[in-house]
Amino acid sequence: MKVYRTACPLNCWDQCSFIVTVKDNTVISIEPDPAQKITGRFICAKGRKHISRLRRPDRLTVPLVKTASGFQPIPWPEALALAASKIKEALNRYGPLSLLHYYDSGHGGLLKNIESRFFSALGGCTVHKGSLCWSAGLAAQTYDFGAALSHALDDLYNSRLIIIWGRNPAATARHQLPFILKARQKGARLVVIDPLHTATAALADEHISPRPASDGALALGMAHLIIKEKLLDEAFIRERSSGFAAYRKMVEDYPPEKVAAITGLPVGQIIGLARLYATTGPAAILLGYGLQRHSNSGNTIRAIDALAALTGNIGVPGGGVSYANFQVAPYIDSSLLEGEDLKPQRRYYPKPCLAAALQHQLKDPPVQVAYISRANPLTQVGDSAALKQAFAAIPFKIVSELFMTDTAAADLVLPCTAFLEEEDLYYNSMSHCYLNYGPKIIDPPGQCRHEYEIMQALARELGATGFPQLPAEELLAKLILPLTREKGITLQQLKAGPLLLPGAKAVPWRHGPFATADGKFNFYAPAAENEGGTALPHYQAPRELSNSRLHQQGYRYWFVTPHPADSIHSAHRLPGEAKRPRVYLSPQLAEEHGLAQGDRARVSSPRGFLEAEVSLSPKIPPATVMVYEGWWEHSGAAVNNLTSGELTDLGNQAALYDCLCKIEKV
Ligand SMILES: Nc1nc2c(c(=O)[nH]1)N[C@H]1C(S)=C(S)[C@@H](COP(=O)(O)OP(=O)(O)OC[C@H]3O[C@@H](n4cnc5c(=O)[nH]c(N)nc54)[C@H](O)[C@@H]3O)O[C@H]1N2
Ligand SMILES: Nc1nc2c(c(=O)[nH]1)N[C@H]1C(S)=C(S)[C@@H](COP(=O)(O)OP(=O)(O)OC[C@H]3O[C@@H](n4cnc5c(=O)[nH]c(N)nc54)[C@H](O)[C@@H]3O)O[C@H]1N2
Ligand code: SF4
Ligand SMILES: [Mo]
Repeated sequence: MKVYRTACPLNCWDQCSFIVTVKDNTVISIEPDPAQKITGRFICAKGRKHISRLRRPDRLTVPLVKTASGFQPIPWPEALALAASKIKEALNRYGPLSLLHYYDSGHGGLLKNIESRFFSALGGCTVHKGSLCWSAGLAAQTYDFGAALSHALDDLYNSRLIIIWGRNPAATARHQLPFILKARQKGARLVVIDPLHTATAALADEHISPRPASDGALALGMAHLIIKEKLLDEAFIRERSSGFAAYRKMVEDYPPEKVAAITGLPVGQIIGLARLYATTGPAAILLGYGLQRHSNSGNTIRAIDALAALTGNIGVPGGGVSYANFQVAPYIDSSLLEGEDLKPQRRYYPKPCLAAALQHQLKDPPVQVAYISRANPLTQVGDSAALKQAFAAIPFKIVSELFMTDTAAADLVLPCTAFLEEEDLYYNSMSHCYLNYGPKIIDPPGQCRHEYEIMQALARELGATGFPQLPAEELLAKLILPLTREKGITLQQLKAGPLLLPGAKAVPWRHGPFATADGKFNFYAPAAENEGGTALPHYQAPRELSNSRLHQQGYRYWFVTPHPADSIHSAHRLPGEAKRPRVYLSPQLAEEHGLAQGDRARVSSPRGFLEAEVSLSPKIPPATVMVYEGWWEHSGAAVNNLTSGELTDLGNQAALYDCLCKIEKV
């Protein structure tokens, strides 16, 4: 038996540290690593499931090429030669911008990102900006604070009030819950703001359920009251913020009655929440990513940030607006990783609009070869039908994967190694600042190869000299040189176990200037205006949810597709593995459509439909249909058949939750 330390590579808030026990190249157990203070006591079922998941008989273990008679195994040398010849052809005929590199966060290892440098070494590529995930909020916090930084989870013990706003940690961030619940035991009041009565809302002292995408108006209305009742922190505003006068003038327009009409909340609840927040300091706001998947949500996040500034809940223990935590990233050599030093050509498109971009924008040159890795876009990007069509028109698609996903069914499939089968470094938590080294623990099945090795081989075939041919360990050491130089942390030290970034701030923005141009918190952000937005946060009705033409056509219900507790996106929806998909709706809405528990329903939007079994839940608001995201096409419930490829107001973020639907019995 041998025991190793590593970390969970899944796209999850928590990035648990693991103790892995192995015998004869077989993993016996995966347990939490007590040396990690946040995740040390337990891990979730998905964490334990790595053992069986990586040994599934349908794991991709040999390269496959698509032929007229289906997928055929192909030896690695031939697979690489085929990929290289297609890339070379595209480069010669159209140049590097005819190569599309699509990736997401399907594996949190640092080294997996070296694929980006490969394309830079070829001269560049077409690549996305923005995200399906969190970029509206990131843009918003960057305008307001200059960066997105979070309070340490145990700083919640200093809070007297905790507002969880559009986040569902009971499903998506299990290791945050003990901190939240202990803070509550210590006397903090817990308020959850979410249109859905989630498992997190069930733990709260108060659940506030505004209409979807109305939170911006709620925040501006709270500010209106806080200013009117002089409950603000004048010293913070005077000394650490800019643009307050213009902001104060703007929120005059949001009296509680108007906000009640927009949010559907009683006037008394809005007034109560504003007073509670302004008088129960220190108060922490934990923002979620679900909240910012609406067309208006960048400004929603900005309006919420402003509440914290107004009440001086920034830079104080127990306060803050915690959203993401970019504390480790500055200590990684991103130029080495992405190849900025090679001065690559780049053509950008907004990630959520991949279908529209392929059909309209990316024409000169046209995309000839796509390389997709750590992602399942045909399931996870909005407006799947359009994307499938646009994908079909790309002459050659290469996918690196563990399993034959909807996306992997491409022209060339390259089987990659998984986290236990390769060396890497993990620092991908969205909330904490731990780093984990993960060694190679077991041999991969069949002929799986690490993407770094695949890229090295391709670089050699293509004569791309800017791509490193070093052993993985040496490259990792180089990638963390800033960490070594500035914090004295070496790869050798990281090998000893999980390590909290030395000097990680438990309370961001406590001292010194903000990272904005004027060093202040920006109520009024000139940067937002320069980039085509408005300098002040504002509320705008959501584009699709308020579209009266669609309402007239019968698309009257909010189609919401949040993250499931039992799968990371599509990753745990492998054939045969999953429970069946369900359409959740209120008994009231079901009755209106003659639907009963267990009936089969068709949910459709102007873009497409899905079908699944009905599950009645009094926790779902009346005009709402909820299906968890992640279902593959074969399940019949691929949610992004219905969603759009539209963007939010800031950050090129996918407005996946700004979606209307109708429902009928099948
Ligand atoms: N088990 C599991 N864990 C995960 C993931 C997973 O797929 N499965 N995914 C990971 C990833 S990539 C991410 S981005 C995070 C996401 O983590 P979270 O942000 O916690 O989860 P979401 O499901 O995106 O959305 C959270 C909540 O936002 C609410 N919401 C939607 N619209 C609105 C609105 O207009 N106003 C308000 N106030 N609330 C709204 C939804 O009802 C939902 O309950 O989770 C990570 N963790
Ligand atoms: N309707 C709707 N759609 C959504 C969301 C939503 O809330 N609603 N959420 C959005 C969000 S927040 C996100 S982050 C995206 C996620 O979008 P994706 O990242 O595209 O989705 P995943 O299903 O996590 O796909 C990751 C894939 O990476 C593969 N993989 C795992 N390890 C490796 C590896 O080491 N190498 C390679 N090459 N592949 C590997 C997995 O097998 C899996 O198929 O989805 C978005 N889509
Ligand atoms: S999925 Fe999240 S909670 Fe579960 S083991 Fe991995 S990091 Fe931990
Ligand atoms: Mo995400």
